[in-house]
Amino acid sequence: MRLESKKSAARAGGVVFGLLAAAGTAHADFALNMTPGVSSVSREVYGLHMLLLWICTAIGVLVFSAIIYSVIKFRRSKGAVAAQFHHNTTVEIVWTVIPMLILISIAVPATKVLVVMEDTSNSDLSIKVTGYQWRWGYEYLDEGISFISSLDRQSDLARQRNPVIKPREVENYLLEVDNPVVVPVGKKIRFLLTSNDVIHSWWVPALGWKRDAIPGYINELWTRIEEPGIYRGQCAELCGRDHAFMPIVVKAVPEDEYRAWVEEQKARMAPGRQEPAQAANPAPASQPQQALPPAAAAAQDVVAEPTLAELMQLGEQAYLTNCASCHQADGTGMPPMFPALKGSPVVAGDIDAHLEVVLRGVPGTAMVSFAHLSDAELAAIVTYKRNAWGNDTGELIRPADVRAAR
Ligand code: HEC
Ligand SMILES: [Cu+2]
Repeated sequence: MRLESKKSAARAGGVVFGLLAAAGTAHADFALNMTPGVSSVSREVYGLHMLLLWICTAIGVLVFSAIIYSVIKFRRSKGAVAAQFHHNTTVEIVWTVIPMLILISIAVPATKVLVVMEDTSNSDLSIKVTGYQWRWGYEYLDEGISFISSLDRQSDLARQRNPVIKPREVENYLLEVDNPVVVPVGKKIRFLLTSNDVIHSWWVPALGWKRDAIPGYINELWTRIEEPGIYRGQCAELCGRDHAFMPIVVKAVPEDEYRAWVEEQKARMAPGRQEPAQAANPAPASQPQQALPPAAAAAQDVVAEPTLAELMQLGEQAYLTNCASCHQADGTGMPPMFPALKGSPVVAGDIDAHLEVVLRGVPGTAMVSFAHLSDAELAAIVTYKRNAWGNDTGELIRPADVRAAR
């Protein structure tokens, strides 16, 4: 009996030390811990997390040491007899005051960090982030730039069991987008988070926070990224079928590089320009980035009368990015949820009515307005739909027509 309990105590001790040792090795490559992140706030959040971790560890060690010591030292087989007193004022004061002090020592730094996180005043730029099922929309309020950021094509094909592209072979599988959010380093960036349909949550671990994007509601937070780099995140609120396929990519660049990007985007947004939104993404080598020096930008204006072939090419890209997740790449949709566009009477019918659906959406359905796309993109998409998959109407719609219909 005595031997037994000694043995099991030794075994329990072995398990505890084994766990500690395992935690130690895991800690060495930081596989288990939170990331310190790349912003002042994320570092403060990390500091708070470490403080709490050590406070909890100290409490855990003290409490478990006391329990283990008592269990071994005062066991019945050694003749221990339990004391029978009740009520001890000293003990009661001690076990009230000590936890109080511990809680205060946690609450004070935690409140400080929370106050800093909530203070969005004096920001240098504001970006409105809108969650859609299942992509993110970004609007640079000071610059008048807006775009939609969707899962990149490679990941999208791979996740749909494409026979050629395998998930393992896609770099940053499910963590890459077509249009990343480009931001300047060292600037205070205010994010205004909202949603167009259901609750989403915008989460980039390196920034140290995540915040819900709620329809009809605006949540604010801010960041100041200190190191240039590409930071990836995901929607963190279960938001429907493709919740796992709406990643976030934040690209932090030096100020001058950011200005250049802003100019490029403004050129794309300007009426009559033919730039597809894809130009924002430097990642896929198959889509060479189109730099837009002033001369080139001027040249873009000439393409106010694009040919059917040009529109079809642009349109296919823009369609795959913006529409294929619901209506499918081959236009067959997923009836009854998402109607087929191949052979659709709307698509083959009156151009204005067709354009109306895309520009205004169908209220109360997943078919949202796509008015945030540029005139050129919309003209290309509509032209593409009217001529792809056997919808051979031969009709073409120009950016100017879209402009007029807005
Ligand atoms: C989030 C899913 C989703 C996306 C993305 C989407 N649609 Fe739709 N679309 C729908 C749904 C749902 C309907 C049916 C609306 C209804 O009930 O009338 C629809 C209907 C349509 C129709 C009318 C078709 C018909 O036969 O009634 C057209 C045209 C259309 N969409 C074009 C587009 C284009 C162009 C894009 C990309 C720019 C796009 N859609 C992106 C969900 C989507
Ligand atoms: Cu979501």
